[in-house]
Amino acid sequence: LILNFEGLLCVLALYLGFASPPCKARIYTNHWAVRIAGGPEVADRIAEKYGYRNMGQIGDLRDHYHFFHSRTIKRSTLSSRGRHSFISMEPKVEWIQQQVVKRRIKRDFKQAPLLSLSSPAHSSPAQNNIFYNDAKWNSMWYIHCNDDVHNCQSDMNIMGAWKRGYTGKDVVVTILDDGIERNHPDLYQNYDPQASYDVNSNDVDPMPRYDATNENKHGTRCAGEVAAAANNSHCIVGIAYNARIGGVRMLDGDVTDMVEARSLSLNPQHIDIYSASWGPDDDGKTVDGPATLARQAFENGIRTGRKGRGSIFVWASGNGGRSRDHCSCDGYTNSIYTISISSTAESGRKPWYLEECSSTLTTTYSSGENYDRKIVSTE
Ligand SMILES: *[C@@H]1O[C@H](CO)[C@@H](O)[C@H](O)[C@H]1NC(C)=O
Ligand SMILES: [Ca+2]
Ligand SMILES: [Ca+2]
Ligand SMILES: [Ca+2]
Repeated sequence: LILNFEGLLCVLALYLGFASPPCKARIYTNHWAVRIAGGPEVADRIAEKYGYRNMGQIGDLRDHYHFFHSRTIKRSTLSSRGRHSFISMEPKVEWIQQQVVKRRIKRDFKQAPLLSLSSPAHSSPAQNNIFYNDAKWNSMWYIHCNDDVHNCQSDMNIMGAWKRGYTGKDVVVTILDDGIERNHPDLYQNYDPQASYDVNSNDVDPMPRYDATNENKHGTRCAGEVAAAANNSHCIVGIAYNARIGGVRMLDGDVTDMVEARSLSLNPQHIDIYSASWGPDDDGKTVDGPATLARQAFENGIRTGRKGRGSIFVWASGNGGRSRDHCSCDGYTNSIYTISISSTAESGRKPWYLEECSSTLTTTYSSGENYDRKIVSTE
């Protein structure tokens, strides 16, 4: 029995009772990333020879393949050994890596910790000459801030941008998250199957998995903020309501370097913007970032994506303010290849969950204290 060192430490720490849960031992999956020169036929032949299934190229990364080994345990603290591991001695195999699980947390709406009773009065909006018939239009204070008398600071001149024709027309956005409800009444008109994929289940349909806790609403919520249809009487108006919107289901399962790379390099000649509101744990103790394949996906994207103009990667800066987390310790939001977005409360103040660091390029409204109004979306 070959126990890897971390696994051994973890078992020992658990036994002695001083491991801080979750134990930081590596979890190995039964998926491998392999770099093989010579084309897919060569990859197929090598896969077969060692008992793997070649699941195809990893996103847009040339010569990189996803190999699956069904006779290896799905999750193990031990790296896999056996006849199949001799694949690394094949001359055509330039690099191979058994994929490990990475802890990735959704940067979702967080309820403010303290309940404040001093709620400022919110008057109902005055009638603006421009109005949208969407059910939640009146709650979209961050678009028509000047309409009512309360404590919001600015509407970011979104309507001004719309008037000038910046509505997301001819722009394709995808949300990398827990899926997208593509048949949502406010999303289906702008839904783009070519900007969508289900990496968790390996199929083309990124519909979220429904469960009692409704944990997989995050992708749909983010998609609505971007591209919910305007003036269709339903729900809200997306900030880029004429954009085409897709979703990649990739957070509802084990996230690995390969899962991230496949998502970040999906259809880069079709998708303009990849939006991610997740990342390493915002617990104030984690320093983590993109590994080999995800880094390659970023570089590939900014070099060759969007027909050479470069893919645009948008990232949430982090929600770990309360744990005194620092967004510089997050290699995704801190990457030179991503545009890092922070948040502000309705009051214009820093929200309690905000993380400060120099990689932040811009800020937009989100939630704040309990008395602050929040943004509304499709969920
Ligand atoms: C939305 O639709 C209504 C008709 O239902 C129309 O009166 C209004 O002008 C439309 N708003 C915009 C901004 O196009
Ligand atoms: Ca699916
Ligand atoms: Ca709508
Ligand atoms: Ca963080």
